[in-house]
Amino acid sequence: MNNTDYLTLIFFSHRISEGSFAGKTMKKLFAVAGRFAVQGKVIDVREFGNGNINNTFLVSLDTEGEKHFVLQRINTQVFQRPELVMRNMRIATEHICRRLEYASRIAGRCWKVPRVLLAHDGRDHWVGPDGSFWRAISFIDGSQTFDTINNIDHAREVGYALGMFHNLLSDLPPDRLADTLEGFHITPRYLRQFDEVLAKCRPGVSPEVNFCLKFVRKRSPWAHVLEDAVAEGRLLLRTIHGDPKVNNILMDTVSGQAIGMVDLDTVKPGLVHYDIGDCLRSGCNPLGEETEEWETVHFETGLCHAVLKGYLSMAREFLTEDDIHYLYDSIRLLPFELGLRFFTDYLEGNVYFRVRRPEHNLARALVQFRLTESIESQEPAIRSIIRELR
Ligand code: GN1
Ligand code: MG
Repeated sequence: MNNTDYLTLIFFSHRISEGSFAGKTMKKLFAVAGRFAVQGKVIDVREFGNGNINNTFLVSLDTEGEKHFVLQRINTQVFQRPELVMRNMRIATEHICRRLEYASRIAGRCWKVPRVLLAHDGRDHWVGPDGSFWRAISFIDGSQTFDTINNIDHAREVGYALGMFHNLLSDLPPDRLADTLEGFHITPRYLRQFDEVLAKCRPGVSPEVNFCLKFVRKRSPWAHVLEDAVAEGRLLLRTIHGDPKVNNILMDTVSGQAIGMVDLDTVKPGLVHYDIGDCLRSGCNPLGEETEEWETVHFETGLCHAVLKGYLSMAREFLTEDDIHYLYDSIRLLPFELGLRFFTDYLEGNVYFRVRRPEHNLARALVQFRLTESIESQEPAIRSIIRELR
């Protein structure tokens, strides 16, 4: 089985004949789903979410109990030690569950943690004959996710969720976790990779490519800011989520409150600043990261205020003065970094992020760079939000 098989699936309806290509792929997916020890019979498997790295499916079961679970094929080109990803996930979720038993701060609210479901052989994953790495995670019923923030209340809940997540993990020493993705969110390393790729390729000359090249050059001296602060001992590594996009935050379908965070593949040692910057670049861009209208992308400071307010209500107690000092830089850095990652991948021929067309990563880079510019042009307003809420 390869990636293309699964990507092809997206374009097929669920009424497919057994003998067709999609039918065979579907049959294989049913077989993989059957490797996990869950109650009931698998009655449906369908593509789920829109991750850029792993392949994700929602499996439906014919049972009185839990009717769905999430099946994922881990991209082992990216996560080269997937068993360590599973180990980190287990350590972090067990820690969170222990903390929740004693938590007083969440009185009146609920927080749910996805469970890893075991395969029939008792392991937390199943490896196919072709080496593909699969895992199953419980589906949290009564929850939904959104790609963009809907309103100010949603924004506050998104911030609350990240603050809650950091709070619950604030006493888990990060050195208990493996570094499963070396260099992840270390901007100077992405700059080095960019230089290497650029030295090897001949980018086509278009106004968009020129814009991106200049954009990166102009900001590369500043882009070391967080790593310099680490080297100076001003910022400390903690346990982070690594990918706190808006669509990784579960919202209760009835109350509209945030009730959990999913996609725990990148839970590992890092700076909370990576998470804060990433959450804000995802949450405060109302057009979303996949928009075609990159020229009108902007950073919405009203949403930024609400996300930070929700975040700090749970995180203020463990943040230091230095942490607060670097908040603005993290808000500016993470969209720059993601734009740089997309642009580098475009130049390299789309080897990392899944794309639907050859120019997809270039379009994504333009969105993030435009967002960075919007943040830069509103620096005084963003700094004043931070001062007000700290
Ligand atoms: C990737 O696959 P997904 O959508 O969960 C990426 C994140 C990016 C994100 C941008 C391991 O996450 O860092 O912010 O795309 N994950 C990895 O949408 O590189
Ligand atoms: Mg992810």
